[in-house]
Amino acid sequence: MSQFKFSVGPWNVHEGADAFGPDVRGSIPFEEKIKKFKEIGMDAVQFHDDDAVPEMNSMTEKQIKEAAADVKSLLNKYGLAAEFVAPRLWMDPHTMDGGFTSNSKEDREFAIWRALRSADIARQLGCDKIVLWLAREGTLCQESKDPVEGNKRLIDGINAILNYDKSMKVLIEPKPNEPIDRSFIPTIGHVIGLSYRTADPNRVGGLIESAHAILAGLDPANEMGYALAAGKLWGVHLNDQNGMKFDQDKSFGAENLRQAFNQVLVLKKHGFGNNGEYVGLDVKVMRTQKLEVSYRHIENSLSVFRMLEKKADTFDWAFQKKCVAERDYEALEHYTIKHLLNM
Ligand code: XUL
Ligand code: MN
Repeated sequence: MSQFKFSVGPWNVHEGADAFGPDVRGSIPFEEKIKKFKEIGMDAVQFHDDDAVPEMNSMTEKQIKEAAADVKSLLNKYGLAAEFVAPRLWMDPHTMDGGFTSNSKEDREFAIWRALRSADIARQLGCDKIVLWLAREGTLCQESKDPVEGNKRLIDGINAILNYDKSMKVLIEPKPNEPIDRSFIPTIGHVIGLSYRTADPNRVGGLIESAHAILAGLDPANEMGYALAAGKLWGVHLNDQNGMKFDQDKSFGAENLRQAFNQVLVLKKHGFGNNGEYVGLDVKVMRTQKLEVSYRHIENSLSVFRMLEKKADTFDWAFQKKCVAERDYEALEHYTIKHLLNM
């Protein structure tokens, strides 16, 4: 029996536009996605604030809460939980220059307003996690922002959430670049360091996305290990990535099966999920997929994860110990490859 529960976001099934071309598929209504997520085997849904409450900028705080309560009813109808709410602090004209670290005071205030509404929405959805993907919190032009001031402003933003709702945890999802050139918080190491400078470090942790770690030139399993050792791995976004280029969000294990195996191994071995954490799949539909098969990447990622779980269960730790004792890591490496290939 798997120790894991799984989650995905409505943005993971999309129309397929990229930076160089328009939509290639039709839209799928929100309720249909939710229904299908349950059928695929998901336990929870991840939300951006405006996935749950579209057009929220023009709504009152009361209206926002009411709209979120309707989404909660929809989740109940299909037996799904909500995992987190993430303020979308990168789409709005107000967040063009960043959210919490914008050079405009008015825009920083807007970012905090949106972040607090995420807490309101999360409460209505029955979850206690706010994810901050710090998309534009950094620089396009290095001389445009002072990095020390940037760090202070990030802490002010996080503290605003912590003080507003004492039941909320803040999970920072680091990414080294894209859409920004240089991020202020590029890795989980930065996240954990920053967490100790906030008003309540016990409520600030991290969410690691495989592709983001690879984009930073780092190994996702080791990044997860670092956060697990600190007791601060509260979410993951599993996917895959072919080297250091644009963020690809490929299906889990599609590029590097051994690297994927090692992520499953570390999560399994160290009890990820024991405190209710979900295995999130942040995967993108390939641009070339037809509408009828636009959930395939989620199904495949789940299937690969489950196969790798079996590989983790049947990994020969006695042989691993022997190889370690003899310091014969060539033998261990070859065993691991044969194990993954069923040979
Ligand atoms: C962006 C990314 C986002 C976050 C949620 O690269 O991964 O989808 O996971 O805001
Ligand atoms: Mn992600």
